[in-house]
Amino acid sequence: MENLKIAVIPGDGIGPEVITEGIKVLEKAAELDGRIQFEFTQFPWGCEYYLEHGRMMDEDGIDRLRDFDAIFLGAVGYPGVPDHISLWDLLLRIRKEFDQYVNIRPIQLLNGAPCPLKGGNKEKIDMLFIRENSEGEYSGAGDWLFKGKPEEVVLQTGVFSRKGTERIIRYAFETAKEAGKTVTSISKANALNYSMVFWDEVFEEVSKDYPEIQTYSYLVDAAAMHMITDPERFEVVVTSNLFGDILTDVGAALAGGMGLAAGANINPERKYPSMFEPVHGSAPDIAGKGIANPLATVWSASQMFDFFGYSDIGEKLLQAIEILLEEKEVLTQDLGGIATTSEVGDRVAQILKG
Ligand code: GGG
Repeated sequence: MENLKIAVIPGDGIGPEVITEGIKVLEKAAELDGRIQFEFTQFPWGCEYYLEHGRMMDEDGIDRLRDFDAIFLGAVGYPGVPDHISLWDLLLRIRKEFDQYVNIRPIQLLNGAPCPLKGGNKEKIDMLFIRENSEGEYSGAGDWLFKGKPEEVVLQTGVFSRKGTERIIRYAFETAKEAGKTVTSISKANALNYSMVFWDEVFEEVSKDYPEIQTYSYLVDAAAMHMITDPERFEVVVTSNLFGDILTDVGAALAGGMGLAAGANINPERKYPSMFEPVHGSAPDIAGKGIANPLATVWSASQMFDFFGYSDIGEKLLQAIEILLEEKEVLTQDLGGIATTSEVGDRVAQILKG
């Protein structure tokens, strides 16, 4: 039996509520399968920790996470702590320190999930966003000059290295090759005349190594429109850190809402632990009420199984979500139901049991 050590960071707001259900489902799926045993270690990091200690995680937090097989994270951010601090001192720090340079976000309309689009153009919403996750617009480089003075200037620098750009584009091509899919690159070279011209050039270069794969290239504004009017044209999509963050929220709206948006932050070389987290934030407005939708976290758990090489279990989890959505009996409010967070987790576990 394989023993997998998982660091759990429930975080803020609805984070602890959805992560509890994620663990419930991971444990049930592993128990039923019999090949894996999880060992969970909880870390109480987040905004409450910040208010007490002046930092989002222990000083040696990164070192303490290093030896885990994976990290399972709920959500970060809460009123009282500036969002850029909560994000940079925990979530973005972990992604960068562990070189989790691939952010995989499936935009897939599962059977039974609601979609705001009318008619045939929702027949195939099945995109796989591969978002650059280590640099770009989220490099953290910049400056704030003459603060509070009339000549105040703020600089936020996008950093696109050859290594960083090439490896994410190559990852997208490798993914598409395995799945027999097309690759779409999303950039903005007409306006961002250094970074995105470079991005497009690297995309062009890497694509030459995959002559069998059909490619497309869109400006980000046009891509946002096409995602709504003609989502079927997108399969594997590769884009920069900021564009990927924004467009995957557009995608979430198409595929059942933020309650169904899953994400995995991957270090493909497995030199460091990868991190699995729902795309949504801490949702302070509904925190503590037991009504948050845990399905995005459950889907992220499914991605964790895929990552560890148990894609058959990951697939079973996804099917269980689909069955639950089609039954329409145990759904949280965002999906039109009245069920609690834990009732949804219980129902997923029950469906897994068969
Ligand atoms: N579930 C993690 C979380 O709280 N995400 C909130 C967020 O703003 N994420 C930004 C990002 O993914 O870059």
